[in-house]
Amino acid sequence: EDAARAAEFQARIDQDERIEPNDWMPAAYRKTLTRQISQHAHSEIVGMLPEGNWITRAPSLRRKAALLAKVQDECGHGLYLYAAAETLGTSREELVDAMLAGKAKYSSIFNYPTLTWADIGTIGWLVDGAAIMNQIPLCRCSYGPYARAMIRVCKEESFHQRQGFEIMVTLCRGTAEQKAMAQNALDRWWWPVLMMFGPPDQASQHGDTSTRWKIKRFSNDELRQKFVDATVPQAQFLGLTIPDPGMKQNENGNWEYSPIDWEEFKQVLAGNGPCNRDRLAARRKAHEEGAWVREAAMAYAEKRKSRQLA
Ligand code: FAQ
Repeated sequence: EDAARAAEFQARIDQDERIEPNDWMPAAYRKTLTRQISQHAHSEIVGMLPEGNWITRAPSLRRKAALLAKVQDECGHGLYLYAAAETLGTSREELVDAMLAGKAKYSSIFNYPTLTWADIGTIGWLVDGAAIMNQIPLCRCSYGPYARAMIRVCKEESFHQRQGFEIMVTLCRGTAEQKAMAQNALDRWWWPVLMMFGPPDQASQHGDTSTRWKIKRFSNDELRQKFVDATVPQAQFLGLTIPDPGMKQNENGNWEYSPIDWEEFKQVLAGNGPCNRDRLAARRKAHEEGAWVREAAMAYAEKRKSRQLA
């Protein structure tokens, strides 16, 4: 009977129907979506930390207001995504606990430090640029709540990307020292950003099933290539050099990049990146310090419930 249901489910996917929370779905579909959406949510929340580091040191009031708004947007994205993951039957508490226990992944990119103000520009330009490349196709993902959350997230991400690129333009038109700071940030972030798209296709364990289920519309390598092709002219416009001297454009117009250091990616995923320990420690501290808010909210909900009963 399950085989018949699975075939019916696949037929719905093939016809581009949206799957909604109360619909029947294979256990593996539920599991892989819970995994991906919760990792995505954790990335948004942990992703607030590298930039949060610069809010108090933004170079002007205007820059500070924009950065504050961006970091708040990321918090909002995390919350929509936890809500989307909860529709699959796992509570937000369980999801968050798995992250705090170091059992759930979040994007590798947020384990790198933000050393200068140019890193804030580079994160917006490249990290948000990569996030958009990956998330636009997710607006057409087969699971309704995830796809709908992505529409708003992508609109906000595109503002974040422009915010970052504008910082880069300003630095690159500034003093020699500012330009050097921008180049240095690009040198440090380029390779980790390429790793954001995930392992190469032949090593992507979930790639084939997620493609069949239309969770993924493009493979990791396809999105990575689209990103590189879109970014090269932007770097040229800025007058910055991508730290890959072997890079060349082939006859199809695609920029071929040098091999990626997948050992570094493996180490970051294993918890040994430059900031993994700091990031988890910061999240655990914030969670503990927020305990009173959760308790107060629960007590208030109880009080309202008992009033309604009375
Ligand atoms: N970091 O079989 P695949 C943002 C894991 S954007 C860590 O290819 P899949 C916005 C993967 O989970 C960043 N782990 O997996 C922002 C799997 O491990 P598992 C978040 C990674 O799912 C900007 C294993 O490797 N965006 O936050 C990474 O088919 C600025 C094998 O990989 C999303 O999460 C990685 N980079 O494809 C916020 C987008 N790559 O679970 C603040 C949604 C792979 O078996 C500031 N996610 N792994 O233990 C996706 O599109 C997919 O999950 C991929 C991976 C493409 C990331």
